[in-house]
Amino acid sequence: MTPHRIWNSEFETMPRDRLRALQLERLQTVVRTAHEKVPFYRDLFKRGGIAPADIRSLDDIRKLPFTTKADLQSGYPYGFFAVPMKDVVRIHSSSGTTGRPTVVGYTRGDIDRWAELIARLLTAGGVTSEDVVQIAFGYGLFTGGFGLHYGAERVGAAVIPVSSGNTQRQIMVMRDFGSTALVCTPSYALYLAEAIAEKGIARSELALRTGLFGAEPWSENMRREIESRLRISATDNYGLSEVMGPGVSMECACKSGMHVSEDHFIAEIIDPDTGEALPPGRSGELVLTTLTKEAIPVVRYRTRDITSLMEEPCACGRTFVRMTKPSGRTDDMLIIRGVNVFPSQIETVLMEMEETEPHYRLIVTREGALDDLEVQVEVNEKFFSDEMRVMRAIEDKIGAGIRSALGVTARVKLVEPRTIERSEGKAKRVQDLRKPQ
Ligand code: DLL
Repeated sequence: MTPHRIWNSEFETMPRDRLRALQLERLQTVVRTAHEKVPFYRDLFKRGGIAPADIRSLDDIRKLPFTTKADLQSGYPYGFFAVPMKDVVRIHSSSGTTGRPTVVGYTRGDIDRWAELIARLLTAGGVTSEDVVQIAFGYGLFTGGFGLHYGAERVGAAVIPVSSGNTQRQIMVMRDFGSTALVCTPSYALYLAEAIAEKGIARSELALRTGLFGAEPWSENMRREIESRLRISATDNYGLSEVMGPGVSMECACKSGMHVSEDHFIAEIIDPDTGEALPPGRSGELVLTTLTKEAIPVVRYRTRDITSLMEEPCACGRTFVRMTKPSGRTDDMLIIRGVNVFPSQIETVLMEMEETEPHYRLIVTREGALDDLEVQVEVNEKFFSDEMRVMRAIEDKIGAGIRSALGVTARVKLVEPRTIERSEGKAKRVQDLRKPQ
C-alpha cells in the first residue's frame, strides 16, 4: 500500500498534547481579539459574565456564549469584521436563502491559511502536482470555486477554473483537457456521470481518477453510486462560509470521517435543544471556533449541522479528530407526524433499491392536522413498465423500506427517468409546503 500523503505533517500529525497547547494559546488570542475589536462580542461576553482572562484551559471554552446565524445576520454587512477594510483583500457571502446573507471577509493572511487548508484537503484526497483539477464549483460570492482554486494552485496542480454549470462544456473540458480530478457537489458529479453516459463517451477517453466533493450532505450509498458511475475514488470535504468556506474538514484515503484541521478550528458537539456539550461519539450540533482567522474571528458558532466526533486514531497518521458525514442540518430536519426525518436517511434507503435512480424529491404537505410525505423517485429504465401493477409493487417495496428504516409512512411515487430536475450546485430536494414559501 502506498503511504498516506500528508501536506503538512508537522501540524496534521502533531501529538495531541502539543496540539491542545497550541489550541489554547490560539483560543486565548482569538477571544482577546474578538473582545477588543468586535463590539458584538464585547457585549455578548459581558452579558455572559465572562472576560478573556477567564479562558485558562481548553475546557473553559464552554464558558463562552454561542454565536448564531441570526447574530451574524444582525451585523450585516460588516459588523463582525475585526480589521479595517484596508486589511481586507477578499469578500464572499452566503447565498442568503435563509434570510439576509452573511458577508465574510479575508485578510491576506486568511487567504494564505485558506490555501494551506485546501492544500491539505486536496492532498488527503490524493491530488498532487501531477493532477489536472477541474473546479466545477461556482466562482463568485460562493466560497467553493475560489476557495478550492488557490489550494489547488498551492499543491502545484494544473487548475481549470471552469466554474459551475454548462454541462456540455464541462464534459468537453474533462475529455479534451484531460482532467484527472473533479471538484464539485456530489449531486453535480452524478449529473455529469449521467450526461457523460448519455453522450456515449467511453471511459477510456477520460483521464479522471479522483473526485473531491462537498458543500451538501450525501450518503455512503451516493458515494458508491458516483464512484461506480464515474469509476473514480470520491472523498468528502466540509466547510461553511461563516467560518471560512471549504477546508474546515476533509476525508483522507481511509474515507471514514473528515479530519477537522484542529490547529485552525475547535470543534464541539452540543445537544441542539439544551446547548449542553456532548461527549465524543454522540451525535449533535457541530459548534466551531476559528483559531487563526483575522478578518472575522468566530467564537462558538452554531453550524446547525448534525454530526459526531471520533477521537480514535486514524490509519492515515493524522492526529486530528474526525467528524462523521453530516446527516443534515437542524433546520432541514423534517418532522413528519412527530417523527424526525433527515432527507439523507431517505436517500440511504432509495439508493439501496436497484429499481430506482439516485434522483429524488421530497414533498411535504399537511392535510388537516396530518403531515403527508411524498417521495418522488425516478425509476430505472430497466424496471420501467406500462403496467400499473408492476410499478405499484416497486412503490410498495420502497415504502416498506422507508417505514422499516425511519418509522415513518411515506407515499412513494415513481416518476419516469430524467424527469427530476438536475442540480449544477447544491441540490434542492425538499419542498416543505407546510411552511410559508
Ligand atoms: O458550502 C462551503 C463549501 C464549499 C464546502 C465547497 C465544501 C466544498 P456554504 O454555502 O456556506 O458553504 O454552506 C455551508 O453546507 O453548514 C452544511 O450544511 C453544508 N455542507 C457543506 N459541506 C458539506 C458536506 C459551503 N461535506 C453548509 N456534507 C454547511 C454535508 C455539507 N453538508
